[in-house]
Amino acid sequence: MANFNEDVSNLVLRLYEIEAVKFGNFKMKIGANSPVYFDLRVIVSHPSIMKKISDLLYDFSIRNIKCDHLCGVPYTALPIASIISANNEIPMLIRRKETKDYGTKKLIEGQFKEGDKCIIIEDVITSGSSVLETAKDLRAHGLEVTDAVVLLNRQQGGEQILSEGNIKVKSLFTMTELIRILVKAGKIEPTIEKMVEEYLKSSQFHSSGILISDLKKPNERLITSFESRQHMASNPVAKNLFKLMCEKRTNLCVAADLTSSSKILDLFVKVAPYICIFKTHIDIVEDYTDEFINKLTSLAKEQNVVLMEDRKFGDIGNTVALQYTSGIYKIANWADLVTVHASPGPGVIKGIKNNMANRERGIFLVIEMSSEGNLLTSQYREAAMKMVLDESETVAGIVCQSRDVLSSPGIIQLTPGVQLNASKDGLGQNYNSPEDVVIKRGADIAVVGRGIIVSEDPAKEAKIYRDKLWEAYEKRISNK
Ligand code: 5BU
Repeated sequence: MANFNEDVSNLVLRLYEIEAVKFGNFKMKIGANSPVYFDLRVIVSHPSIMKKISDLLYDFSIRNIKCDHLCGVPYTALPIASIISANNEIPMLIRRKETKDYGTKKLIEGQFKEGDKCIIIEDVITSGSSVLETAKDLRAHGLEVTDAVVLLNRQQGGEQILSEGNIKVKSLFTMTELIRILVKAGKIEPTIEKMVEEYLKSSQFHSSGILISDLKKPNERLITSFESRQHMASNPVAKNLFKLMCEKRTNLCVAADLTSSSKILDLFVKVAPYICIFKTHIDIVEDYTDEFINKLTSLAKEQNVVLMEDRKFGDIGNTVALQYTSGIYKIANWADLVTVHASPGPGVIKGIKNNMANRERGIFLVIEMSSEGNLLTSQYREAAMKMVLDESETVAGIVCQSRDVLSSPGIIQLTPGVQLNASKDGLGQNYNSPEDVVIKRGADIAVVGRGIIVSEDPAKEAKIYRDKLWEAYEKRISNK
């Protein structure tokens, strides 16, 4: 043990020497500025340190865990896992990070069979999210994952989050231990110990991957009332929506996924008093006529309901312009709002915008989807959000699943995947409760389809959802 402690201390001092750990006032991607910064990628330039880390990780932990494979999280832990693998003859697996860009390539490289046990190796754990994602993919391929061995535990909640995901973490040293070693060796001032302690207190992660301090401090959109937000919206439909939501005290959108026009009209009449948006998929209607759509638009006007056609336009601007204005449905003539995918780039918005023809119209851009395994990554989300902010007069809102993507109070977040009595639908749809979508996921308006439309009494059900959603919204803005 004495030797082990000495080895760890020497390693920490070496890491300090090669500037893999630095002290100062570092701006972090999220959360408070950090007094300490790690860049363990530099260890690849120091083979003796790589070797030491690999030996220590093996001796202190891996040798005592029964396992068939090792899997290092790219990039820093990948060479470490390779050295441990070669030195101790434990086969390795590699999980690709970028499969979504590669399409057909395998997600897990290496040979294994179902039920094999795999240890994950990582350099640093903060929130534990990269270990969790790795474990999720390994488990999805039939591997058993129960242990992660890491060099440094930053003590920001990762260990607890991973234990909730049934992964035990063993770390060579924690942030506190590292600081103590450096203070003891006279490398840093003892005051840094206090600063790091304060920093750790304010930078703990919640299992959702959000900093707990951020969860307590909602963004401006989430605590501003719809009444105030109507004055902040640039898009006319968004402005009107905020107003009618306050008047009718509802943030419920019903998804009218029915195939007959009479059933749609019948549903409309039943739910109209409780909803702000009536959402259609017009191309599933088997007996579409102009008369039907005229009837629906006049009812919508009477009942103060906004019509949204969930067309999810996703082509080049020119094609989308034709799809929006022409064909059987002539969507531009009647839909106040349409949904649009961001994947084609800004031209898709321009194609619609140029054909709004002075009518009050708006777009909801799809930023995230509710379906299992969808390919909308965080990078996609960020680029799509830029399109929203560049076109805030045309874009009334976003379709999104998480609370902190949107902070502009003038733009609306619509969230589908809501049901009281189910969590999935068997075809990849994921459901959350009304309270969760509004509070945890930041929905301004929640979309409910089958939760209402297949019930025996849609009016009664719509009222139940309306009440629950509105109550959650009031709770959210009062910030309790
Ligand atoms: P449901 O019956 O409540 O599952 O219906 C959900 C509706 O929302 C349905 O019309 C979908 O087309 C729509 N939807 C969704 O479920 N998930 C998404 O990410 C998007 C739209 Br975008």
